[in-house]
Amino acid sequence: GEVIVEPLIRTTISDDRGEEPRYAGYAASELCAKGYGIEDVVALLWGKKLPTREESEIIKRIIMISADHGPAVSGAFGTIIGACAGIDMPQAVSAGMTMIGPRFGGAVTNAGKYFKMGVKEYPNDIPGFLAWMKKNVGPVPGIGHRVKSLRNPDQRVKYLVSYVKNETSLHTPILNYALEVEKITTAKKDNLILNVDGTMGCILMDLGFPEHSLNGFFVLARTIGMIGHWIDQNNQNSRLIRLYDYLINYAVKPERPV
Ligand code: Q5B
Repeated sequence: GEVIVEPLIRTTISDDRGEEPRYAGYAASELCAKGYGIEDVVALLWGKKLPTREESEIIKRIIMISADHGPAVSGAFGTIIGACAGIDMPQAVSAGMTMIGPRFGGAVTNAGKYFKMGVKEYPNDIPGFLAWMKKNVGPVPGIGHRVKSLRNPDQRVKYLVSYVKNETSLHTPILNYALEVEKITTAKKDNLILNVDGTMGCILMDLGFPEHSLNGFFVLARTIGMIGHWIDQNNQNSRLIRLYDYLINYAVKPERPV
């Protein structure tokens, strides 16, 4: 007799059963032929919407500007240690990827989420928003940087904010709110700036991306950089890294007999 099988999974983003893959209904080759770019594919697969030209240009810049931030940051450093230990690319890159979290690179989603909440719940009360965050969340995601500050501004942030505000017609209530928050936090301490995660999170939220997709933009962009660091170390035949003693504070008890 006829066997009825329940589908095991449900998908809503892509279909490869025709002659070629379709992303949210659009044929990949047609997107290429019509001049769309990787940023449009990202928007289709993550948000199921074909962005306008203006929106695509913003997404492209977000990816470009966050692709790498040198060897010193947690993600690149993790990848470099892996590369120097002779680990293959996927594993070394995932070592770096593992670093993406609430302090480094993984604050994009929560920045978008909480600044959006601020716009809704504390529209004219930023001190109230900050008090709520301190009580319920901790450090405000998207605020603060280890080396960037008012005296050493993050040009990536300056560029993105200026581009979106001056060269596009995007309505930016969430970014505007975060910039008001920054005025208060930097008055306390000058490194409590709106950082690159926060800026990305606000703009992507203003663009209408699903909240839980936002960290994906840092993951995607920084994968480009991490792969670069792995290739670079391999090109140089870099040696195994072992920290010198002077880089470690051995705060252990002195030798003692058992
Ligand atoms: N305080 C980023 O902290 C960092 C505060 C705050 C209120 C805050 C910190 C933080 C939120 C998470 C976030 C993304 C850990 C950063 C990125 C990509 C990157 C990286 C790169 C790239 C830095 C000292 C004092 C304490 C804290 C207070 C700090 N942050 N208060 N809201 N958000 N931010 N992460 O300097 O009174 O002394 O106890 O967690 O958005 O990852 O380039 O490096 O492209 O690769 O280590 O840009 O801001 O300072 O944590 O010792 O705090 O400031 O409460 O106050 P620091 P901490 P107190 S972008």
